Amino acid sequence: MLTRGMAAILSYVLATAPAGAALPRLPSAPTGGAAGDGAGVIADISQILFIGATAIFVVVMALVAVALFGPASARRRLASPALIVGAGIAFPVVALTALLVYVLSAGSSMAGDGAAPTVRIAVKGELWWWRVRYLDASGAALFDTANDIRIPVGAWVEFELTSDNVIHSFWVPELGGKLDMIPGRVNRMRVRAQTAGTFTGQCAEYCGAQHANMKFHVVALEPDAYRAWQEAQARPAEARPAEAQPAPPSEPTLRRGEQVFLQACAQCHTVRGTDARGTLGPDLTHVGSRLSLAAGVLPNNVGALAGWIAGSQHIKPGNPMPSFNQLPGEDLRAVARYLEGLK
Ligand code: HEC
Ligand SMILES: [Cu+2]
Repeated sequence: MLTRGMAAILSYVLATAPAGAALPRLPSAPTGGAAGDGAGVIADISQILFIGATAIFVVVMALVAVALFGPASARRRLASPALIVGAGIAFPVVALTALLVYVLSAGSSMAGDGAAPTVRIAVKGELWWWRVRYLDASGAALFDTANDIRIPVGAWVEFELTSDNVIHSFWVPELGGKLDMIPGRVNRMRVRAQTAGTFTGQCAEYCGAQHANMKFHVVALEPDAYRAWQEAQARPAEARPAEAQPAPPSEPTLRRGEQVFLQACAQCHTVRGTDARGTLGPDLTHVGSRLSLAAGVLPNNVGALAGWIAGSQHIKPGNPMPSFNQLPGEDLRAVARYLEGLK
């Protein structure tokens, strides 16, 4: 009765658990979305804890049922000191010690068992976006980008996580665990993607008004595609007419866009290869190549660019970028076209 009810609930829970993967925005590793070593380990640990805890719960409920409703002889046996010592002390000590050993060893395999990372990426939590800096083997900066991280499939990647403001938390559920970004500390997380794909990340520690709008992407690429991307990102900007446009923007439009950008935006944004060297906001050298804008809030296209520039305070109220709603329409279009062309 009681146990049969539990079994029915358990089978229901197990049957519906994989459906969690249907949450489109942020799939979670324990429900079947693991694409990285760390996420796989977390999924295994979750499963063992879940199944073990359920089994223990079922047994305890069965014993409670016997104690309440069972025949007198069975109830007397439940009161024996051997059962109390065995099930009440010895079993928890053995079970918890075994779990501790298992979780500690799983944790060290999540960190790549000490192998040297192939790619090093420093990520800084900003209000409310992600400053991303690729590093070479000696720790020197290769290039900066924002909210859009690309990694090679099958290689260990080390993230150096920091913050200069409040505590953020770096989390890509399909790839690995969750790690806080704490002012004054460098926390390191290792990740290895097993399959190519695009994985969504999210700040997982409340950090202020736009915390929920602090997302990012991690794209795992085949090694050749990764190398090509890395080389393109390291190059300075080269404004090009965007392809596949019904009417590609003319050269004068792009030049006008660059002028507006240097006047109105350069104090906060860098475009490598121009005089724009501001560092308060994201590096925009290759902003046209990103998957989204403003930390996962907008799609990346010319309309969204113009919308963000004119209405950034409407889209992410309280963020440090003012709305440029007084820009003449022509300048707004020109600067949006210019940024779109920065592939
Ligand atoms: C006072 C500093 C400041 C100025 C001036 C400024 N920005 Fe920004 N900008 C920011 C900050 C900070 C962000 C990040 C906002 C966020 O995502 O929360 C940002 C984000 C952006 C983004 C999105 C980048 C990405 O990686 O998603 C674009 C595009 C952009 N700004 C364009 C411009 C343009 C064009 C101008 C000039 C018309 C401009 N900005 C002026 C601070 C500034
Ligand atoms: Cu945050």
